[in-house]
Amino acid sequence: MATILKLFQPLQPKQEDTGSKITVVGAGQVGMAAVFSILTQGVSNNVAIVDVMAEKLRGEMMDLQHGSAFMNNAKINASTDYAITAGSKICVVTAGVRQREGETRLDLVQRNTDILKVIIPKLLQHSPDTIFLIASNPVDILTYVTWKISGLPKHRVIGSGTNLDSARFRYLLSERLSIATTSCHGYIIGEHGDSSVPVWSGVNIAGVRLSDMNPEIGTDKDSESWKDIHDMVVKSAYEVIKLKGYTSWAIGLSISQLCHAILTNANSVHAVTTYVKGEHGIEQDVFMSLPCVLGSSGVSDVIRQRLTENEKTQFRKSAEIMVKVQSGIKF
Ligand code: 6V0
Repeated sequence: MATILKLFQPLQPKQEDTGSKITVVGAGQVGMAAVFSILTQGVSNNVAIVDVMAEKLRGEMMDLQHGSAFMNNAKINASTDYAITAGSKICVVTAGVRQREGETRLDLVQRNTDILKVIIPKLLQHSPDTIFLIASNPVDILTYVTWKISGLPKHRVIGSGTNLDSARFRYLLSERLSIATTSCHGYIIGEHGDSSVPVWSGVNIAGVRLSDMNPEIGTDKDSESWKDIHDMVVKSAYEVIKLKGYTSWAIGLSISQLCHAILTNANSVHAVTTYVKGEHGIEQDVFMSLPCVLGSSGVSDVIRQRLTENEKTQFRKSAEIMVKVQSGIKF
């Protein structure tokens, strides 16, 4: 104590809040990959992690804290107590049970809804102005569930949605074209996963649309079988789960990118789960992915893509699946 008194001449109490605090609920594979990306990419240096497994949580926290010298003034807190989440600008939810081999995302719905019923009110209590970013599966349904439970305006409840599917799509396009992933432009919309819709009509390199050169692109009639790329996107999560037991790095990076867009008020466009009633003929309260403008208030705008009739039909089919699952949820 004496040393500290001799070392410092206090002028002003230290500030706790950096204004960019992110809470991540769920210290599993997805949650920790997200935290690691957020901290190492400099998206936020103030992260709170919550889980129900106290020892695992403490282990993860200590392991990350020991990396502090390699990060940018990281403040890492972890606890089973939601008090540590107070004042979070974004609350990322990755808690829940994950898909087992062969299990669909939609099978998980009630189990993860029950978990959200506990988590969401506690997060809101400590961070009433927060933006929710849901990653737990089935992500579109659970984003709807979060909207219902929280009572928040729709722009503040976002799901990670097809940001990951779109990234996988762009990666596979890049492999086929030998062009950098960042130069391959295209979106996957609709449900994250099985009924997702590739917007082939908009896929382009430097503004040159592949559909202008190959009008059959993405269809069964296409002799070049570009459709295989979307099939691979749909299968890729199952394949990674089969090979390593879970998926983590790509979804962690996706979450980190979305947090960056919000914290920097970027107005950048990402395919995320949002409220889609009124878009492309959807008439129900459904959350699915469309390209959205993300900034400090969450989703400020939904981009109205010029979809083909076939793409619209597929999007509406995706919505029908959502509505069916939603009707079975017990709140
Ligand atoms: P995991 O490694 O089992 O981690 C889940 C964590 O949640 C565990 O540490 C649990 O202790 C914790 N948890 C469970 N219940 C609660 C609770 N009530 N409160 C706090 N924490 C709790 O799973 P993993 O991290 O692999 O996956 C998490 C979720 O993300 C699953 O629903 C996955 O299906 C989903 N994914 C979503 C993706 C997307 O693109 N949106 C991608 C991959 C996985």
